[in-house]
Amino acid sequence: MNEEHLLSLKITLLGESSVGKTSIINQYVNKKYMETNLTTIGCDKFSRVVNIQNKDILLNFWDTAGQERFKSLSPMFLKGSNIVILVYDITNEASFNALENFWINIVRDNTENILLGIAANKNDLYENEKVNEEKVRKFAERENAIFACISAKDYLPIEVFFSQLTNLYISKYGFDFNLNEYSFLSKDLISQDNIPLNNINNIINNKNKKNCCK
Ligand SMILES: Nc1nc2c(ncn2[C@@H]2O[C@H](COP(=O)(O)OP(=O)(O)O)[C@@H](O)[C@H]2O)c(=O)[nH]1
Ligand SMILES: [Mg+2]
Repeated sequence: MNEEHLLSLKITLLGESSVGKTSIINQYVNKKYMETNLTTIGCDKFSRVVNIQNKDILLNFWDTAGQERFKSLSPMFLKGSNIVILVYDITNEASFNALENFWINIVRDNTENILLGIAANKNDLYENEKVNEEKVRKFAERENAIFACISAKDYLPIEVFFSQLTNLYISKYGFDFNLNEYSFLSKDLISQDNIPLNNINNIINNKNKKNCCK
């Protein structure tokens, strides 16, 4: 039996409703994309294991359960985040304005020592782009954030984006980040070739039901 425990990172996605947060996670973790998503119900949490510099790291994704509509996330939701990704839809200018005027403040007020990402989603619809990219780049620079144009429809840009973020996080903070509540997960629950995500998610979800999405 392998007693070694997994390091884990909490990755939280924020932004206006319908910008594609759930789709991005679904593509990255489950390699699935759906044209019409049912509005997220309940507290979704998905996980994937990646190997960085020969260490297995469990990535735990936190997705809003529709509370973003009411701008009423509890600080609990962001607490302990290692990486926060602000998402907007390139065809919807208001979805970017909300990042600058609202979501960035929520992040700054409730997190510390994070790596911040800004994702311009729905890049497959670039012909309908309504947001000035230069403006976004300036915002990203000011906030010391990693900016990327992605599309939840395509696996590759999503894979590259998360790989960049996780690797940068490790370069910045090393492997010395606090073990969070998931570090109890033993490595032998996870086979590298065929990760039993459902097992992991069941354990995590049962353990955290009480804490989730108040
Ligand atoms: N064309 C396109 N549509 C997307 C993309 N990402 C998400 N969508 C669609 O946008 C809608 C809202 O996505 P969803 O993931 O539920 O957004 P959320 O509310 O931020 O979680 C759904 O109909 C998705 O299929 C994308 O990259 N390109
Ligand atoms: Mg959603």
